[in-house]
Amino acid sequence: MVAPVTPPAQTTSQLPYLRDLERKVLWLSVWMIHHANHLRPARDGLKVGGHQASSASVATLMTALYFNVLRPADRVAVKPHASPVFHAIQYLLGNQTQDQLARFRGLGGAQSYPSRTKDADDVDFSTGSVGLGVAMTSFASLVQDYIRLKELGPEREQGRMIAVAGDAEFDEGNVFEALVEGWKHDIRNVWWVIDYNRQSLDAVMVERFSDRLESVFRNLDWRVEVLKYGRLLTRAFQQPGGEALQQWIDSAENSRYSALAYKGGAAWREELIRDLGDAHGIRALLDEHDDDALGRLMTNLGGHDMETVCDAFRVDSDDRPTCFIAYTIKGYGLPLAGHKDNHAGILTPDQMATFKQQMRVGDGQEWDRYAGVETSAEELKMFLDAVPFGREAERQHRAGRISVPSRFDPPSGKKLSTQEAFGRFLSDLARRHPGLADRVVTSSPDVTVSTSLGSWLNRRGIFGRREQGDLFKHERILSALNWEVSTKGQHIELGIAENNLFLLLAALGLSAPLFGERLLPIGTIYDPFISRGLDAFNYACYQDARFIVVGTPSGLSLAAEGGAHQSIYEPLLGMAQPGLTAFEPAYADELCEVLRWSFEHLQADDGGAVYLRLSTRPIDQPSREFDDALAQDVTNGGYWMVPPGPRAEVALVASGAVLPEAIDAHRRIVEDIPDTGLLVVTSVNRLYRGWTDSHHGSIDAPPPHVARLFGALPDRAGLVTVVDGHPSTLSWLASVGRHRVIPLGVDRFGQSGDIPDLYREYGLDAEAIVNAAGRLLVIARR
Ligand SMILES: Cc1ncc(C[n+]2csc(CCOP(=O)(O)OP(=O)(O)O)c2C)c(N)n1
Ligand SMILES: [Mg+2]
Repeated sequence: MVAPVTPPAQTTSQLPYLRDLERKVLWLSVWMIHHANHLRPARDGLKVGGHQASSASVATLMTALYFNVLRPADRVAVKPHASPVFHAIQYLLGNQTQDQLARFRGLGGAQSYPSRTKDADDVDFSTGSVGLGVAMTSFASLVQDYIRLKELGPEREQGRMIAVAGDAEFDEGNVFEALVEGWKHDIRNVWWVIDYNRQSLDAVMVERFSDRLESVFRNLDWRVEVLKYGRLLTRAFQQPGGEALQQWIDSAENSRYSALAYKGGAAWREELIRDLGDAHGIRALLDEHDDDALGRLMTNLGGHDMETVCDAFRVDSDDRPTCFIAYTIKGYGLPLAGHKDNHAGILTPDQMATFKQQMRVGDGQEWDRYAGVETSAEELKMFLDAVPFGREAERQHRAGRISVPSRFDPPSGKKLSTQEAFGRFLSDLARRHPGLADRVVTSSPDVTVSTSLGSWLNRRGIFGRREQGDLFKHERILSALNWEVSTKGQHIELGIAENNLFLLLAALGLSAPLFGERLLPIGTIYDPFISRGLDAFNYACYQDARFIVVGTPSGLSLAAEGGAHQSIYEPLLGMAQPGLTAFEPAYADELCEVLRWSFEHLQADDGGAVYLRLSTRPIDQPSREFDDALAQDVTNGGYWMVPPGPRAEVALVASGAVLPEAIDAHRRIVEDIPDTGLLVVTSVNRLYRGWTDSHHGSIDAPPPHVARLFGALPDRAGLVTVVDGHPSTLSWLASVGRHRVIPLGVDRFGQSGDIPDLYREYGLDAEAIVNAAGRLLVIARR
């Protein structure tokens, strides 16, 4: 049994320090933004952008988390605009430099939005695109459990996966998709702390959203803790007139409450006298408070009250997913508080001077960790040194390498599709390379069977926290699939939501740095539905997660499925997405080599994620020796199947499932035009990267692979490129050696049909290729 999470220490004696730290966190966050906007030499593009109001909203919540509640094993996704709060906290803990803070939002400085890859202060999950960081925590908890239940490594303390979320993040559908999926998988150790400030970017929110949220969470078996009022208000409610006051607050419109928070004490008084002046006890309650005190009382919401927050976080130390809805005011403690336009608001220099006085920070002490504290610098330092989260502990793990064989035997068969070859590859892997296969984990959003994972699944089983037999098998009903679920399983079956696939791949793909154990994740998805999860895909790559995603079937070649299932621009995505290498192999032997390369690439320090675009179209397999030179060409992006000769006037360039048409066309062309070449492109993305990288290196460096390939082609020759995807994917190749080009491909929606009909209709058949070559000749000879 793994050690349970230790409950946080008693907070009462810590309160003075936590209050000091809350002020320091607020001060430093606001100061670093002010510094970026007003004090660094004015530079194009550095100004604008708020962060101040969003940061102030969570200063208390995050202070309580980091200085009281968190343990090193815990992981946090911080809402994008609380980046300054995160950096300030790390600065106070000694994990961030003044120089980085002073260069907040500048090149090389602390990032606008917390970034795993670019920030130097130990960001757990990048955020920026709202909603994704929140959902990421659910999948990270699933991965933590996956590793623990399989006992993949030494016993480790289980961390809580925590999101500090903005309330507007719950307008993003992906959050709810993750909630439902999380419920299905019975996730544990997840906390979502919602900064319920009832403001988004543009405006104040609809009324009573928190009630809706609460019922959603409760329905999905989460524990919900609502932090509505702070201690001051709770005490006031117990006094004469308190009940009326509470009713008034509960029924106040969000925008009215926000406007009053902005206007301050006198405005609260006027409004309360007007609405409640006759209620017993109200006058006395108001008389007890001067304007400042009344302002403090009325904005003493749960999320700004350190005691309330710490008490709430001290929930039962079980592992049930828990949501905290913390009422807050956006811009709390700043002159921006509550104003509906405050998202991009920034304190003016005058306001800053007043704020600085309030924080008791003297000139020149702006970056001082202890200036203005109410305890003493020595005591606070001692407190900081003892903060559990700051304890010496490895937080960014380095996992060992999983060894990969130097070559895989391709599956046999004269006619195979890349999708079928992929399924058989995995099945062989499970049988012949158990050590490597043990670290592979597959996942698919309800297209496991139709993307050929069935045979792998039969060998390796489905993962789930709770054992579940296959009733069909038990009842002896014939089925090709064994649907048994256990902690031993290595396939994580997801519902259809494609966002979830990419977020799960992101979490699995970070298992090494996050949880110390390397996994080799493979996700399968219908190629066109990559678009559905595209932002999450980008997010996964942005965090440098290491995974393989297989898009299949793809293009027009899925034929009868028609235009609604046809992918067009995905090869361009593969080419343009940073952090990703894309391949579109045509043959089984190429695919096996690409997968071998991918397993290495996933583990390399300078590696990344991999996207394979595969097809369901069975094509004749070449009978050839797959030697080292060919292997290298395949992973470098392409090879001449038929090298061009010195008399070549044309070369065909083809990628993926359309190879048979290119071969057929080549056979016909070469009868009239001798020396015509046929180039197979396995990765346009690798060719492109090699080419663009070569523009930055030494001019005498060896030419990139693509230049070597086209070096074999006479200058006057033209290219016909062909791909079952957007024609611009390959057309740029003509610029490498300044050749004329006619690019064939698909740039219209497809329709149902068989492959010969569709290829003819969309100009991908041998006829179209021959015609294009003929046209090039006419143009060249003119
Ligand atoms: C996917 C996405 N859409 C739009 C934005 C632009 N944006 C940044 S913050 C924000 C509103 C955030 O409101 P909330 O989450 O409540 O945080 P708060 O600022 O109130 O703390 C928006 C729309 C974004 N970052 N990501
Ligand atoms: Mg908000």
